[in-house]
Amino acid sequence: MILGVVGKPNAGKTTFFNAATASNAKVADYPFTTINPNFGTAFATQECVCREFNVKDDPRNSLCIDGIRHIPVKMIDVAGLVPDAWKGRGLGNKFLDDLRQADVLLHIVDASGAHDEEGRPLGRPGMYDPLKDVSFLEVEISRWMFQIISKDWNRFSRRVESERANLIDELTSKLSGLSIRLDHIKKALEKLDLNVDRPTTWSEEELFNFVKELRRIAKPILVVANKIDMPFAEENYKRMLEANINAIPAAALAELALIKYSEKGIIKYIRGSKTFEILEPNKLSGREKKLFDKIRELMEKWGGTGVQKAINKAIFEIGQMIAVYPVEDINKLSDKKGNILPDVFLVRRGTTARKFAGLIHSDLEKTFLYAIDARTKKKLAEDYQLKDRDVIKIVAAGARG
Ligand SMILES: Nc1nc2c(ncn2[C@@H]2O[C@H](COP(=O)(O)OP(=O)(O)OP(=O)(O)O)[C@@H](O)[C@H]2O)c(=O)[nH]1
Ligand SMILES: [Mg+2]
Repeated sequence: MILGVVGKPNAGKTTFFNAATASNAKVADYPFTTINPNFGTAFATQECVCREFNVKDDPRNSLCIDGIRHIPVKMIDVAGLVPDAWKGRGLGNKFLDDLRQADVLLHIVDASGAHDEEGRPLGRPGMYDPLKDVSFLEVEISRWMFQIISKDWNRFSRRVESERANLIDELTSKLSGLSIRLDHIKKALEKLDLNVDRPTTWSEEELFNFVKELRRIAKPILVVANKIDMPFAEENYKRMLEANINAIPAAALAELALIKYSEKGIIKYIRGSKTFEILEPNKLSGREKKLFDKIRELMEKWGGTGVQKAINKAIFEIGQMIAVYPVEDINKLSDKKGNILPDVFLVRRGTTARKFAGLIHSDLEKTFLYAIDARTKKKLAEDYQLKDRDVIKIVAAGARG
């Protein structure tokens, strides 16, 4: 699972990325600060199962901070997109290409409306309607995908027909580089009334509609109403909700301050918390104290800074992921070395016990016998669909029970 951070220049993408990944990529108040993409590791967070089982855990592939499990996910921050980027405007196409691998897009919007559609400062908030950014970005991504797919469509569709090949399979291999999967393609085709046996007969409009649907399914977008601390942002956010845009209000700059000062040990803040604690007040200047007063007020109002909420929504709801904790010993909840709840894996909702075994180790999928649920101690069959926060042991042939 890879999260892509997108939006027009100056919206706060890199600020959001730096906060999410504790990085120091360059941020500035002019457009196109970011040119080459930044890659980092963000975290999905959830209540760790350690509290429920009342154990002290030894996380290995993740972190557990005060009972909150932090599960790493890759994040990419790209250059700002301007209208007609798909044609190569602004920093153009190469930068869209950096998004090929992304599974869910976080669209960072300057909700205060202080920049025009190209990210140029307009002098003050309230000068631009950020709702326009939402539709623009969808169009931009669809156009870019359409350009890639339509480029050799004639040749591709003729070949599929002459070889009597399966369109879904052929599209799957054609589009795998865009991180588009068979089930995405299937779903998109089901939505539309297209002749799958005669792709050569599809009109350009039909092909574009197919791509639009595919974009919606394979590159879903979560809108982040950023800079919620600024004037006009709240009313614009409310207008987004009225327009049925399921946006998350956020203040990336506030989150970044919390992360930076907690790294220095001056405050205590856990990603996604609704509040924080100042540990070393004498290390803060008067100005910094005022800043944190403001951040506290903002967090009380919005239930946190919104950054982690957006990431979790992107992963668990939009990306349809669940977290599964594999163990060797279902009583001690440990691995072979005695580490308690060492690992947790993000997998797609609907993943079966056998498939999950294969994700841990390809041999395990072949030799899989059954799984055991650590809560109920009951056997789970190979086709059992895992649930979020499941703790399971995989039993395979050749391994000792
Ligand atoms: N008030 C406020 N300012 C923010 C927030 N997030 C980012 N900013 C400011 O917005 C400006 C642009 O931030 P960047 O993170 O560089 O924006 P970007 O979208 O990466 O910009 P490009 O790389 O140029 O496309 C900086 O001055 C940030 O400090 C926020 O939540 N609130
Ligand atoms: Mg940037």
